Amino acid sequence: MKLYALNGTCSLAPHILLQLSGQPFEIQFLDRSKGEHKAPEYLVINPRGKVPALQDGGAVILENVAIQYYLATRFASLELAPTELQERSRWLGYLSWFSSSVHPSFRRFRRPELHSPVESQWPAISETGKTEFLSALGEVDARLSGRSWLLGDSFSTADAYAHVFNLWARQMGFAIDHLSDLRRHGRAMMEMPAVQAAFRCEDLPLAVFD
Ligand SMILES: N[C@@H](CCC(=O)N[C@@H](CS)C(=O)NCC(=O)O)C(=O)O
Repeated sequence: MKLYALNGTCSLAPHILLQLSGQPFEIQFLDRSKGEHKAPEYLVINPRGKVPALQDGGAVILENVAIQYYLATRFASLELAPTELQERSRWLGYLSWFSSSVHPSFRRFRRPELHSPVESQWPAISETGKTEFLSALGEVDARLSGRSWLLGDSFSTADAYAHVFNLWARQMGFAIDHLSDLRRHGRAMMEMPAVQAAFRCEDLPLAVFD
């Protein structure tokens, strides 16, 4: 299996899952500064010029949600996702919310210029994105209240996905110290050797959740 990734981006979520699998895998980090994710060789893999992309034999799986679904199913014995219908639907609900709302809000914050050609609008777009992103983190914190993981007692791929947003918020220096359940969740994630391995491999700060 081969994962295409950009350091410290949303491809960290499937990277954590591959580390957790204990199975051999390859990871190719694309160099954003050289535009490798938009180069013709990569556009053959993902014509959208985005990461993550997962190659398994002849198959290429695109989109974080689909890749997490694939890995959870491929490594079913690791129980990275619930199998009971209602719990499985709740799990998919988290992935779908993260992918369709939470991630795009952070993108608006970071890249407002992609959302309007009118430069004077960029600060407002960025601010709105940040507000929505922080509101989502507040909801994650509230849903974690009294629980180890997003779905309760069992870890799922949704926790790896949430950890990426938690990391981004901390790297941006957002004021989220009051979100104590999110902090606890971040620390629990960092105690997992697979998460530490992924952070080391991507040269990410391990102490950011201390
Ligand atoms: N909907 C896609 C979004 C992927 C995405 O936006 N990836 C970012 C990294 S977090 C990326 O590849 N950015 C490079 C670019 O847009 O130029 C998914 O969930 O997989």
